[in-house]
Amino acid sequence: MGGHRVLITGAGGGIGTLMRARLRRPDRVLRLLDLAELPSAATDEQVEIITGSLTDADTMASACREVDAIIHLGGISREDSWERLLAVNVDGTHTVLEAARQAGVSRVVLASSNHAVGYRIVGESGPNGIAAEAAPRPDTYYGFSKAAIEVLGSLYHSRFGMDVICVRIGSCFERPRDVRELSTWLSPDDAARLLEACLAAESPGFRVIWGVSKNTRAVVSLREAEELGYRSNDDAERFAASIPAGSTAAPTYIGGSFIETPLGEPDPH
Ligand code: NAI
Ligand code: 15L
Repeated sequence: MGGHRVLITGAGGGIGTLMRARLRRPDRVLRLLDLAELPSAATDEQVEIITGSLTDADTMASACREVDAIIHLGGISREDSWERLLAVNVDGTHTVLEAARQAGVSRVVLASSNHAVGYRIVGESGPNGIAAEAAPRPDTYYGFSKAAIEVLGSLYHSRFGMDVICVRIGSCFERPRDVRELSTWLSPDDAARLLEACLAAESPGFRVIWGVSKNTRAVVSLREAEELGYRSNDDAERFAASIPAGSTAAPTYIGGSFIETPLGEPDPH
């Protein structure tokens, strides 16, 4: 499977923007969905654009038509109110999975987060790092919403045989921005490699994997992602010298400063 038509929700966001060019292939159509309007310059015969909400069942029904796989990035990507996180991340992911099921989409990749296990202590599992299927220890309502969608993905696999891969993404940005991200960074190129592995894997079933680069200071296990075919080519360490000198020390918890975020208060960043 390589995914002839791939629907990307949240395609206008940070990761979606980094992925759009990287996931283009001559034999693939990318269908991009976001609440925010995407630039029409992005449109050609290999790109289809849908402006709409993933929380809307009709929008998702037409978005899933003739789709082979979904990369579900859309939603709230930081702390917010309980109500909004339930509506957009949890109910919204249910809407995505339900539309996928009804349209016969057999594979869905869900963007989970390190914050699903943000209260896990760095080093608690020894030198191989925190396992990808370590039970949730969310650090925020946001982290809870990510743990919830992993469980929902498991249900859709068990009930309907869908391949559902939940990626506990570390920090996916152009470059690591602080000491913590020297451990949690997922380079954009590695993110594309990881997503390609998720699309190409033979009958993966239900999986939870970490989405990070092969960082010198890694604190999580890459074994599960490698079993799926992922090979990282990047290491955040090459940016270590450019991390601001006053930046914080490596955190005790994998979620970093999220453990201090006031619960339910929208994060302005
Ligand atoms: P982002 O906040 O930059 O992008 C999210 C996108 O989803 C936005 O373009 C937004 O308009 C769209 N969106 C929000 N509500 C929507 C709705 N109802 N319908 C359609 N689109 C909607 O987030 P980013 O950084 O691109 O992250 C993508 C995904 O990966 C998110 O689910 C996030 O929680 C997850 N993630 C990201 C990490 C990172 O390092 N960037 C780390 C861990 C997880
Ligand atoms: C996330 O889940 C967020 O979406 C992203 O903005 C970063 O804060 C990332 O985790 C991180 O932990 O670095």
